[in-house]
Amino acid sequence: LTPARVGADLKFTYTLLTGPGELGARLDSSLRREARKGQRPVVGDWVGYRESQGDAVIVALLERTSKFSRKAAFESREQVLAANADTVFLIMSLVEDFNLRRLERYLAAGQASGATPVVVLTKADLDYPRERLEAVKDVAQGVRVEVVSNTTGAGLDALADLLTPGRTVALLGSSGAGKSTLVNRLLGADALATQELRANGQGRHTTSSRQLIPLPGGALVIDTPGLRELAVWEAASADTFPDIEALALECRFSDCRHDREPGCAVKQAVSDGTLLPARLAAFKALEQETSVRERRR
Ligand SMILES: Nc1nc2c(ncn2[C@@H]2O[C@H](COP(=O)(O)OP(=O)(O)OP(=O)(O)O)[C@@H](O)[C@H]2O)c(=O)[nH]1
Ligand SMILES: [Mg+2]
Ligand SMILES: [Zn+2]
Repeated sequence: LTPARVGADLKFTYTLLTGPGELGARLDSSLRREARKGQRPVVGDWVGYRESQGDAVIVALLERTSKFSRKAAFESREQVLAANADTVFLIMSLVEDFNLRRLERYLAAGQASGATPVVVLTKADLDYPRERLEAVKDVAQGVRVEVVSNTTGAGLDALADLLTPGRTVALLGSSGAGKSTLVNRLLGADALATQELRANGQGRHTTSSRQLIPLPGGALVIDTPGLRELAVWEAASADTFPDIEALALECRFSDCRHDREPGCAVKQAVSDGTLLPARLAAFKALEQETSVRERRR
């Protein structure tokens, strides 16, 4: 078999990056069966393929080192959005569509992915409320935060250590946050389509499929379409909410649900004003969603 990396996945045809070039390929019958059950190669995956009569056929899917997943829309199953990334950039604009609760969901999924999450705040060249920076750092506890402008290039040098040869970075975030613009900037070319936001600040869902793109310096980036919402499949809540986890150690009951239990250190922190009620609500919502899913599985 020849190894290759999935560069694009267009439902049942794939583009493989073979080193020197690209190759169209399809799944063999046993991988097609697996695909119908929900396990299929995705962008970033390593596969083994074979050429038969001028046709490339994928016959093996290799084990993943990381996977960024969400819960598939309308279904209770995992959808892997990007495989084998070393780093996931959680991209959010400082200007439009700024939402800390959504960032928390991306952090939870990013920390569960097996890749290292890094928050990348874009559009720093525009006017935005300065307190947003501190607010992001409060939410992204223990996670690196970078502030960039894809327009002027400011701040992009700080990403260089994550873009060394052979490393893969997956770009995740809402539509209009500037994922494709960042890729173009790193490529030094307008290879990917980007689009201005509508007047109401909403993105337009410009990118329509996931794609692995080799950069001139030898790193690889995965561009993805903005998600309308991120339904979290798997959350690493202890990593995403270290503040709440630490407080919970002080609760009277070890199985405290921080609801109406007496001696709850978490509720105490909310009444003291040291923990934001919205952050506790986000923690509970994530715990709830992911445990509901556990029960169904
Ligand atoms: N001023 C400024 N504009 C930016 C920056 N980054 C992106 N933009 C603009 O924001 C708009 C949306 O950018 P895209 O790169 O298309 O956003 P995207 O995240 O790829 O969106 P989807 O493909 O829909 O998920 C475009 O008009 C970009 O030119 C930035 O750092 N500063
Ligand atoms: Mg895009
Ligand atoms: Zn408690």
